[in-house]
Amino acid sequence: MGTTPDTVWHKRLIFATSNPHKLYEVRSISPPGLEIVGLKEIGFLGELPETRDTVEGNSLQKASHLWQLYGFPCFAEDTGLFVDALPGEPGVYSARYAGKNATYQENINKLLSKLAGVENRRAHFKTVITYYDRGEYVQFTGVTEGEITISPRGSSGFGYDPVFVPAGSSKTYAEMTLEEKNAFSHRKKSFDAFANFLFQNLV
Ligand code: ITT
Repeated sequence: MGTTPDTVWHKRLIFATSNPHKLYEVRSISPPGLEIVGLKEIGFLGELPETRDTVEGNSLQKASHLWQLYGFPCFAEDTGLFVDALPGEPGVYSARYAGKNATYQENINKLLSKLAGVENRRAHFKTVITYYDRGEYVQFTGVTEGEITISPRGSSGFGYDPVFVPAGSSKTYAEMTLEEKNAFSHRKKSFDAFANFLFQNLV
C-alpha cells in the first residue's frame, strides 16, 4: 500500500475538470504519491461535452472524451444536487439551472424561489467519478444527504454550498472549513473509493 511516509509510489493522473474548486478539493484529499494534474496544466482550455441525462453518463462522457484526445489515463467527475420536492432538479443541470452561463448565485436564487413555502427541504448531492484508461472505465459514487436552507449562509466553497446543510451538521457547507466539508462531502466519499481502487490495482 503506498500510504507510508517512505513510500516510493507515485502516480500522475489528469483530472478532466474545468472547475478550479473541484480541483482544489480533490487535491486536498488526495493521498501522498498521487499527483493530480488539471486541464489547464496540460494546455487544454476547451470545454468537455456533457450531453447525457445522468451524472453517470456525463462523468463517463467527460473522461472518455479526454482519453480519446490525449490517450493518458484520466478521471472525470460529474456532480448533481437532487432535491426531493423537485424530482430530478437541478440534477444533471446543476451547473446551468438558471441558464447556460448562470452564476452560482443565480442558480441558488432559482432553487430557493422554487422551494418558497415548501416544507420538505430534503436533498442530496451525488458525485460520480469515472476513471478511464485504454477504452476501459470504472465508476465510483459518493452521496451525501441533507437539507436546503431557507436562505443562503456562509461564504466558503462554491456552487450550492451556501444552501446545503449535510445531515449531522447545523452548518451549511459554505459555513465550514474545507476540512469540515470533507468530513461530510459527497466528493470525498467518491474520491476515497477511487483512491482505494488505485492502491489495490496499480501498486
Ligand atoms: P466540470 O464539468 O468541468 O467538472 P462543472 O462545474 O461543469 O465542472 P458539473 O457539471 O459536475 O461541474 O456541475 C455541477 C454543478 O453542481 C457545479 O457547477 C456546482 O454548481 C454544483 N456543485 C458541484 N459540486 C458541488 C459542491 O461540492 N458544493 C456545491 N455545489 C456543487
